[in-house]
Amino acid sequence: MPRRLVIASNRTAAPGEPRAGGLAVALYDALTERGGGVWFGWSGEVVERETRGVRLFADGPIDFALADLTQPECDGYYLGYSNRALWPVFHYRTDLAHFDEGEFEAYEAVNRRFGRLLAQQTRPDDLVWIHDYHFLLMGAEMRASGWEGLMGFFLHIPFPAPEVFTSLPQHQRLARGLCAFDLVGFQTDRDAANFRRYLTEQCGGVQNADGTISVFERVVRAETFSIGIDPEDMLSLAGSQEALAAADRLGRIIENRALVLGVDRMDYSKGLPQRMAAFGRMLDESPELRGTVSFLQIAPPSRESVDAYQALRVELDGLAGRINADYGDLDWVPIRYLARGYPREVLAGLYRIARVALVTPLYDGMNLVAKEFVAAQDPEDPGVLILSEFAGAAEQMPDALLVNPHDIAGMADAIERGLLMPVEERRERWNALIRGVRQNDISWWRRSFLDALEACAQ
Ligand code: GDG
Repeated sequence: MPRRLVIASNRTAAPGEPRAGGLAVALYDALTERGGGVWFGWSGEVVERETRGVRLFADGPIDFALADLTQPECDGYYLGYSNRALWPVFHYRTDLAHFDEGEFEAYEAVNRRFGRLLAQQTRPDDLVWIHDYHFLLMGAEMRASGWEGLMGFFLHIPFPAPEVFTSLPQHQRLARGLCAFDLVGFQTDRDAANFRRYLTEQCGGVQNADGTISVFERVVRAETFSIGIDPEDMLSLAGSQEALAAADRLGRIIENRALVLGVDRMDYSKGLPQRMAAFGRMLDESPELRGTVSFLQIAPPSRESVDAYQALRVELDGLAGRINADYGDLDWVPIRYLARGYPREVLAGLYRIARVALVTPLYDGMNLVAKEFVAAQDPEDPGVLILSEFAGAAEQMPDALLVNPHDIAGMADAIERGLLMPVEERRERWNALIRGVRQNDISWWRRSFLDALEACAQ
């Protein structure tokens, strides 16, 4: 009998939630593939007064356990410490980080309350798998409530270099919290190495012969498990009616112009202003390409009540308007910038017809869009992936055109090179890329993580 799987993540794919992002799809599949389990998380509800306990209900084989947040908890734990301290620091944006003791206290308190709630739902032989930066302290809180079973954690975003991590006033508290887990998984070797270096250099950790680290009176294993996608699913979405209709709808407007595509949550880690600037620079330097190309950027807004996100919105609105005003013509709009989300089928249809995809984050844990784009291509006439060297995906995708997202001139050259790349080279690069996307797919990710977690019991 396999152990029951218990997953915790800030948001879940409970009925009614948009199971849109890669994370929700991956965790949903992990649970259904194991024949079911428990999925714990925030309900998305903000309530007046703290509600005791969790809301339990089953959806097929999954037992959801959802907890509400009060407004002060949501402000302090979610919008505050998670998204105004941890997110920027982990993405190397200490300039945008906001360190507020009260917000940390709210973060700690929610991790404690949620940890206790989750502990109540678990049985001794369960496998507990907690996700992402919202819940760094939840493992420690579970242990504090007496839970001794197997417990793993996966960080979806980068783990920064120790010199940057230590800018968080509570860095040691957070690291100690992570060491309550038996296994801590990272997206890339770079992240795992940063974490190990922090533990050995700053916390007196000792690296053992079997790769584990002894620290804070515990033994923890830190390893790389790069997240993937389901490439077959993406390919079939790209052939769906909705995908074809979307491709046709856009195709009628841009006619035979080459499509350059970007799809990103509107987040300052994604490098959107630099990307627009690079596109503008390419138009400036290569007048012969004007009128032959259309750049579509899909950017659904996120975390809109955080000020850094509001500033980004204003900046992007200005840049897109400026480039269109400077280079557009009576019959040509250089940038179609759409601040809204689209169904996955539509994205798949757009990936399929794009000649070039721009995936140029300043920093990114992995970046699933890079993998989705590759999976959706026509093998005979594949598009070109331009990928930031600072996306976790770059470690696995050396056959993309790798760029430094801060180097506007370099990116402009790469866009031009992508647009002009002969089909033979496009096929060669794509064949190498799709091999990796298929090999390290989403089932490989969850299987390798859960096998490694179970091995911690031996
Ligand atoms: C975090 C880490 C890591 C985007 N726009 C729409 C839409 N999307 C989907 C994409 C993709 C997902 O959202 C975004 O995933 P990313 O990996 O690109 O980025 P984050 O949201 O920042 O995710 C990241 C990931 O966790 C997983 O570990 O790779 O590094 O930051 O699947 O397709 N989906 C729909 N409409 C949109 O308009 N339906």
